[in-house]
Amino acid sequence: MLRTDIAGVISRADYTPPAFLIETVRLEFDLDPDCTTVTNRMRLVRNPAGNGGDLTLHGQELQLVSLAVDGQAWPGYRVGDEGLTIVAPPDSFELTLVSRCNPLGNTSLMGLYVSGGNFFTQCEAEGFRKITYFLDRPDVMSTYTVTLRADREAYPVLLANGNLVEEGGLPDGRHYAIWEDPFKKPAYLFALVAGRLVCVEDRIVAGDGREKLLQVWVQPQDLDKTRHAMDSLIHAIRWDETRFGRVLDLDRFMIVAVSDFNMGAMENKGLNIFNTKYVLADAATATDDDFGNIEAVVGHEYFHNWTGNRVTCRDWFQLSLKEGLTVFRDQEFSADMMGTESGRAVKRIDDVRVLRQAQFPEDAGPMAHPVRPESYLEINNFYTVTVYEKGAEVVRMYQTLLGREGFRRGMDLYFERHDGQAVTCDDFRAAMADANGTDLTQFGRWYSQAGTPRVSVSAAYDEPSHTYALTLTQSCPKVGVELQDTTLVKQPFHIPFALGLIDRAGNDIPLRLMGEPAGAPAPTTRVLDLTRASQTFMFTDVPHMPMPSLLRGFSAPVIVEHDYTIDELAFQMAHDSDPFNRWEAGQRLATRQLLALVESIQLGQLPSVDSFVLEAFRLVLRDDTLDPAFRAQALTLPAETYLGEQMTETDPAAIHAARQYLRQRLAAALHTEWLAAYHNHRVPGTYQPDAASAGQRALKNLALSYLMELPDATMVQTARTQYDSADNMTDRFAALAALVHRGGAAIEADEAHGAPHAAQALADFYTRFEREPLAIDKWFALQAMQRGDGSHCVIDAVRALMQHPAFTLKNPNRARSLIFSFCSGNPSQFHAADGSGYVFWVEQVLALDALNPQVAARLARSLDRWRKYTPSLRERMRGALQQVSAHKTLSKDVREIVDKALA
Ligand code: B3K
Ligand code: ZN
Repeated sequence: MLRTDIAGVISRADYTPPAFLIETVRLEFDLDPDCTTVTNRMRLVRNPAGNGGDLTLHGQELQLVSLAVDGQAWPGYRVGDEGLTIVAPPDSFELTLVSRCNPLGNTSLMGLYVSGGNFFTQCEAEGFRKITYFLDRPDVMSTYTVTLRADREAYPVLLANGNLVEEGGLPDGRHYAIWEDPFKKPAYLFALVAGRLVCVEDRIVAGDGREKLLQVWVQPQDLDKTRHAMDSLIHAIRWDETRFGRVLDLDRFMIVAVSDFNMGAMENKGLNIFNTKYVLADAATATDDDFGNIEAVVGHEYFHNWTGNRVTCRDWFQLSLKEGLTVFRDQEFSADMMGTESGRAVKRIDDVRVLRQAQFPEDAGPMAHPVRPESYLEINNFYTVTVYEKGAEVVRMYQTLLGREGFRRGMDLYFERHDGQAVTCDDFRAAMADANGTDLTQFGRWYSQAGTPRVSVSAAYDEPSHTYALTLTQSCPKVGVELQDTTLVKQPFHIPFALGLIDRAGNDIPLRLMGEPAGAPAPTTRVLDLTRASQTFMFTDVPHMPMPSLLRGFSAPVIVEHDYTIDELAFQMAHDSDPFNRWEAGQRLATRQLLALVESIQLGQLPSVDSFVLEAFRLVLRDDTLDPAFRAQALTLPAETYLGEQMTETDPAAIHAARQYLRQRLAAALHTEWLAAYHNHRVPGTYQPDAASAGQRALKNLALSYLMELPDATMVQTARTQYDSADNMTDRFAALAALVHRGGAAIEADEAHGAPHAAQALADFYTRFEREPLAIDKWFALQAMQRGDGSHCVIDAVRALMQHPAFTLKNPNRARSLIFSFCSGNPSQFHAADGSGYVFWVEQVLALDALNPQVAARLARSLDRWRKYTPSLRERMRGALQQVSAHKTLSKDVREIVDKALA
């Protein structure tokens, strides 16, 4: 069994229903930055499903002013650091609590805080307890009425969840607003905003025939950057109506942007609060990626209205119930918005890149946990790529297994059964199974077992009988917390394995399994149900030895092991009808080449590049029938962190050198083609962020980045001209990045040209965008991720930038742009042999922890994979982790991360 007795550890197995339910809440806020008073009147009833006992409410950093039960003083209570216990309360009563908190002093950005002089809240997961005493758990759902009172001049706008029912003036220049949310909700969905804000408005008639008011609230100077967010919201509303039959249930839906925010955005009922990064966009300050991310995040938060808010989680172990499902929904939304099949594939490739670069390492490291974790010390540490992105893959597998219509039937049943409830991942799986009359018991292991399964594939062709036998064997050793569980024996997963067979001419072969009648339709892609440890599938009528196209569309979050030859991969890259696998073949080819280069570099040998690889890439670059966005994906080499994961011992310096070497070789060998791509993919007319134009820019700017690898100094001028003349941030920033990366690189030939250009352009960029914090974040991030060489250490640049007047640790976006970009986005510099990166990491984790534990804990994770590195780096990393762990006053957040890493 797992140890659940460690101090402070919360275990899934220990769930008990709450002793009381809170039916209604009336909150009154007297907003004041240093001392806000909250009056909370709650109707409580004993929970028939509870186990009796006293009433213990959560509460943190609160000052209790008064307490009354049914309007009378109640002497039987205790207040502690974590909450308030009412001893022997009645079975049904009204509790009135008055308490105070300090929003201005709140640097954790959880609960009620001040940003840019305005008030904001963040309650998920457990921030409401910093606002008032409450049963701050998702299975307690209540109806809220909220009164806000504040100075009218300083806080002209007063917003909360639901509908505005009353507003008016008060003596002493104050005013008030009363908001009612008609839907029951858990406390984590509560929100208020107060301050000097303006909004763009739209009205739409929703699928229920009612008019809805939509608003995007921002600071006055940002009003002209809200159109894209509003359009994205309207698209999201329409998409959820069409694809899932889900209609916006409120008369009013608001999005508010705030620049101090711990994460991307938050789905508070009817009052979504967003990091400015995922709201504000115009051609001058946002890139194509920013526009895409805004659409995705606006969609994601909106989709939570049904998957998360109407149906919520019983406890935080079920987080993926809402997050995995909602990420899946936003991925599908973005894919549909791409408008073409090829666009969908590009989106899928992007999503899989993230999964492999971030989730696979998590699933192999000390924080590895199942999609539904078994225990945690701090729940904020479990908003992970496993819960989100792997969770989305798990939901996608239901759709792959049940088909789009079957999946929709399952979703409909899920809402029919559970609307207004707080439920579990098992309830979701049961709805999927019951709506389709199928058994998904084994599928449940995706929720309980951690780790990335490996599927090894072997094949045999029998010429006389024209049969092809494909054997799939799965394995998934214990990882992370599973290693401590001596009784655990891992069981095979239910893996939907999509595949095709390609003939010599590059065409798909119709797929017929042994025993199937000859007349039955034979599709060219089939999803095999791999449920046992090893299974053989026999295909008949296969005219000759085919080339297998495995795991088409990445139908399951697994690692496929198969001995492809180099020419097989080149063939697949040129011919596979599945665009995902065409891309995948190129990535495999590049990975194999890069790992060979790493080995040569480590052995001090002369590196050499296989001409096959160069020719395969040339074919893709020249193929004008392929979508430019797809070509850009296919010609982007695997990331350094991904390559590190493919090695027994990660050697960041050698990986960086190998990747750079291959980039230079590709640049030189395909020089003519890159130049043509650069010149032929300029987009005429005014900037539009649509998928087709963005794809052209992606290919053009990729070409620029390759061309800048060559010692041809004229390219420096080309980049500088693009930087100066660009009418949009995508092109301007790509040119700046090309200059900066060249400036930092050891290209002797034009050191004299590249470096000054980079410095001038960086200075120009700063002055141009001084008043645009999101652009300045890009400026910091680019410098943190610049290349280094022997004489040029990026850590020095980063330390210098920390002294820049525009730098502050208190703003999470700014901290991420400089510190995280360096520690996670510049592996070869962060892992410098002298350990200077780790010294910096220790300092920053500790400094951040004193301000904002959630952000600090994220940074702490950049040493997760320490055991995988070369021995000297490994020892230095262990030392750094021990140094942090030795601090007595660490937050639970950071404590959990470093102690798990060292365990
Ligand atoms: N549900 C929020 C995440 C809250 C994170 C708290 N540490 C945003 C989202 O996933 O939509
Ligand atoms: Zn979410």
